[in-house]
Amino acid sequence: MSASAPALPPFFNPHFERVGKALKEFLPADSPQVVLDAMGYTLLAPSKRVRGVLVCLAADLCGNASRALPVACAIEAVHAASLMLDDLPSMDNAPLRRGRPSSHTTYGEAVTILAAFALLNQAFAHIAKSYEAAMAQRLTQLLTGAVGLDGLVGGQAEDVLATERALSFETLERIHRRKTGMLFSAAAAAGVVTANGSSSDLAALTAYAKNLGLAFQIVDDLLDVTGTTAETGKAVRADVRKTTFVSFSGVDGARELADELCKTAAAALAPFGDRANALLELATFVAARRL
Ligand code: GRG
Repeated sequence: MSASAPALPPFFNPHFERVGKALKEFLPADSPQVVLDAMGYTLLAPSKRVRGVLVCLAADLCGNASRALPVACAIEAVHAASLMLDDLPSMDNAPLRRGRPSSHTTYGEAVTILAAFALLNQAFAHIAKSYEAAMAQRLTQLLTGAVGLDGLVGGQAEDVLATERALSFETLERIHRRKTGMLFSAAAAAGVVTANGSSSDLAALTAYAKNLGLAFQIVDDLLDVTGTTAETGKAVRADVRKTTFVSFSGVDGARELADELCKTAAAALAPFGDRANALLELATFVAARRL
């Protein structure tokens, strides 16, 4: 992905634009300026905003996307924080992100770590101030579940500890269900919650997002091998020291697995019929994405 807006299919809009606009208002007006700058540098860089869009599409499907934006921004902020931490020299040591030098390359490690924590903090502050107590509590539970030991932090820890070690398929899947999948599930569930969707809506959309999230990660592994920096906005062939879905199953096997997961995701939306068309298109996009 170049450092300009990515070319996304039409179903991303209008939510892509709405989330982008809301993100511009998301950062606090505070100091020190350099930390704020680093927060905005990654948060507002050109990206797909797929998790934020997923919040809105899930809310739309449940009949009301009008309250989805604050938590969509919070989830995009958690995601941006995770990218900044993931790119650090002590983690993936990635030089590029979203078509630009990664945060620590531009701002140094100390400011990057502080800015990532500030984004995480702002995510929860934004939820607390944007929703009434009961809804804020449900959204906070969803998001802390996605970030914690059973989510991004736990998945990342297992991933970092496993570098250069052989993994079973079961372990590989568990790592990525946590590291990538949980934020997708939280995004879909958050959309349902803000729209006051039913428990069956919640179950169907969580099943959809769980499968979509794992497929998204498998395609990420595929793009590391088959993609280009111009398309993805990050360094490619960077996973050589890691067990990935591609090193485990080969390019064709990983592609089949991603396709299968996207079909399973789509099947979970059967109760909604045609009303789920945008989310069905999202599953098709994820399976075939090059960015
Ligand atoms: C405390 C928030 C926090 C995290 C600590 C560092 C860490 C634990 C987790 C890393 C999680 C991570 C970066 C997973 C990779 C997920 C992934 C496939 C990212 C790429 O997402 P895209 O393609 O990127 O949606 P854009 O740039 O379009 O948003």
